[in-house]
Amino acid sequence: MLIVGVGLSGLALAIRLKRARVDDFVLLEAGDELGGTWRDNHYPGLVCDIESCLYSYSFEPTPRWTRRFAPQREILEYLKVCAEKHDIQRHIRFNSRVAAARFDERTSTWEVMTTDHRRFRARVLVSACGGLVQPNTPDIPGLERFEGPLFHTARFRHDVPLRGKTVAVIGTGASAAQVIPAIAPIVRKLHVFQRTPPWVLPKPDRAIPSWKRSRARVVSLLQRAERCALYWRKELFVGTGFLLVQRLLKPLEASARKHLEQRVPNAALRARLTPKYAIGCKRVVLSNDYLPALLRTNVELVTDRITEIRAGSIITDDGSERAVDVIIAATGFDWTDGSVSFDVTGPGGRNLRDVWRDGAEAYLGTAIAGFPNLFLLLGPNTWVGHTSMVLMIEAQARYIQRAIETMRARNLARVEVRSDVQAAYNRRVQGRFKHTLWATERDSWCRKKPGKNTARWPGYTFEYRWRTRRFDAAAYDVVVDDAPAGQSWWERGSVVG
Ligand code: NA7
Repeated sequence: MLIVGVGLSGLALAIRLKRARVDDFVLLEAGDELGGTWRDNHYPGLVCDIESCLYSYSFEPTPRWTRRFAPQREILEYLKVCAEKHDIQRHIRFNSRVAAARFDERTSTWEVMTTDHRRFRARVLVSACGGLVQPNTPDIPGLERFEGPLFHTARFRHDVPLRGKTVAVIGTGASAAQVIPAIAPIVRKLHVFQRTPPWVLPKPDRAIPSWKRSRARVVSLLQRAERCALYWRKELFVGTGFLLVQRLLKPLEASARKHLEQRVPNAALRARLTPKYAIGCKRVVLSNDYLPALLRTNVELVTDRITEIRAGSIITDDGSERAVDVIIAATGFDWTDGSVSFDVTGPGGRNLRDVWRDGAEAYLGTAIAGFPNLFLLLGPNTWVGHTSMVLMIEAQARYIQRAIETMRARNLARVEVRSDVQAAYNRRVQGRFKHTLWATERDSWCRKKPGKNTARWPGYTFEYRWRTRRFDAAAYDVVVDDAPAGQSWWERGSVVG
């Protein structure tokens, strides 16, 4: 079995398999370290915006968190410790970027090629590439003509000195809101280019005292209790607000407006910082220091549109030119549809890119009709904004593990979700968006596919977890292996080279 990607999702599946005593799998990782998004993103100020007790594996609470919202280096360290503890490292082939996968109908196996032309073969292939991987390069005329350092938050250049420089940050999303307060005190001048203001809520963050952290058993119990309370609060109030009763989001909007009023006394500036869309369509920013940073005398909020970038300056549509030494693009990601970042060719030469031309679609966000023995983590319609993605990841990992157990137990060489099952499932999923917040407001995760939301799960996470609690073999066309006695499909299919 091959798993592509060792970020939070690939690692969750690997650990799940280990715990189920499945040992013959290989993880192909493009980088030279595990961690995915938490490895690639390391800009100053990066902190998780979900509470650590919920943004961690349910089976692996840890006393190591120093704050309620953990900083990036603690999350990355946590993932490494989990990999170590469950003996995952030896399964990982680093520096192995997958270019393509092709299904071999003769052997019912996937042949996987890396960009440096190595080949692997496996019975089951899992894509765990993640969705927020490819930095979005802003399409601003003249960007390539800028002569100073220009980099994205997801590729932060710590070697570029910012102290005493004039810096531009483009974008005011979740990343910008963290990097701006972190660099504002050291730069000479900071121009913040905002296209759409985010809703900003106060962050209920606090340090976890060391006496609490030193009592691992107590921590574990406290974390589980806090996790449970937070889980249900987010599901019932924020989840219901997004999904069914948008009125429930009004208190959140009111709290964000109050936060803005308290932090920004200047009414004109406040007006430019007030969003004109319902809370929840874009990632809500949780921050106590973003708005105060914008009030600093060396920080300027620019709301005029950027029209051009020149060798050493940025031009806006009011005709102003601002000289800058460094540009930081905090412009988010080019969403990877379905979290599959390599070329996939199924039986009959069918290419996944063609199949998904009108938007990614899968069954339970995990299996795709026409592509046997292929599973996805963070696939289409599995993303949630009201709570931790780890909950969805764990549910998917459990489903895939159970699929593999079923394949083993029933000696199945091939499992392929039925196209009628997938179509009916997706009709239901897309139909449910009618009742959600995203039916009337534009969902920032789905800008590219008007009329179809391929990212969000339009339900509660407990519903998704319930739906994926077992592998429903009846939804699949299966082929029993005809291998000679004594030679299991697993052994024949898992030749990894
Ligand atoms: P986001 O939340 O997608 O934010 C990107 C920001 O960049 C947002 O303010 C965009 O404005 C802005 N942007 C994007 N392209 C441009 C151009 N061409 N010109 C000006 N401004 C632009 O990404 P983050 O990295 O902050 O957060 C990523 C996710 O990670 C976040 O949602 C969490 O789920 C975790 P726009 O709103 O499009 O007008």
